[in-house]
Amino acid sequence: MALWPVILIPPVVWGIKKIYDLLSEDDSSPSLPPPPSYPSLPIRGHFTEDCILVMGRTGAGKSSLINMLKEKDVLPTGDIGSTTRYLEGVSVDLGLRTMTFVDSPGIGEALTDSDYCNGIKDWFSRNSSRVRCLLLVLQADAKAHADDKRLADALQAISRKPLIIALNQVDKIKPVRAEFACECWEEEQKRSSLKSRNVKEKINEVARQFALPADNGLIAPVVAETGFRFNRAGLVQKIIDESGPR
Ligand SMILES: Nc1nc2c(ncn2[C@@H]2O[C@H](COP(=O)(O)OP(=O)(O)OP(=O)(O)O)[C@@H](O)[C@H]2O)c(=O)[nH]1
Ligand SMILES: [Mg+2]
Repeated sequence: MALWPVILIPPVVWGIKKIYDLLSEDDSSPSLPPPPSYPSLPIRGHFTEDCILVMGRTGAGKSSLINMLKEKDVLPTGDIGSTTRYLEGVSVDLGLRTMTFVDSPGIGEALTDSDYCNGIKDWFSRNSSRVRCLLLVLQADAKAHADDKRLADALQAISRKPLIIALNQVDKIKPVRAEFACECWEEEQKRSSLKSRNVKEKINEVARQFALPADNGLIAPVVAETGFRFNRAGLVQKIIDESGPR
């Protein structure tokens, strides 16, 4: 007869305690936003105290350009999708000097763009003392360079370095089927062909977009495509000139 309170009391007490725990848990840990993340990019390869940070939009030809400078295809390149996923240091013998070119993932890919940009900024802010200059690779037949300028400005705000622009893929500038007769830009522009005049106009247009003075000497037209390479020597000279003493 007197057994029912004995049976009922334990589950009632347990229930009350559970409700109390839940309420006090809510009070003690209000849902705060997670701290902002600043992801690091995976890093591989070889780094020295003489680095050139190579950056630019996906598909501009950053990895191809490093292959051209090294005169050997050491980095993978991609005909279709975004390719590079690392910050990768590649040692390149430039004749007078051996430097580390740091390949980076391309900006502009929809799903990972902000991670890439933050990852490059993160690496640069920790390694700026070893970076001699920034090498921005632009695709010559693209017209919008605002993303590139934003990234270059953001890096310059972290630590001011000489900025060299490699205007890559100038073979795609019209007339597309016209070939360069010389191997270097200095000679080619003397020919004053329609192609070389258009390349010159594009160089001036890029200077305007980057607020650089005309004839700044910091923009080198190149072709980095394997088998069709153009103006390696001109770009190497600019890199050496801008990198300062060893
Ligand atoms: N026509 C032409 N194609 C080029 C030139 N340079 C590179 N390419 C091609 O452009 C494509 C992209 O080259 P990548 O070197 O992979 O470009 P990337 O900037 O490293 O790209 P991500 O790694 O995705 O950032 C490849 O198909 C290259 O063969 C060039 O000067 N002319
Ligand atoms: Mg690449």
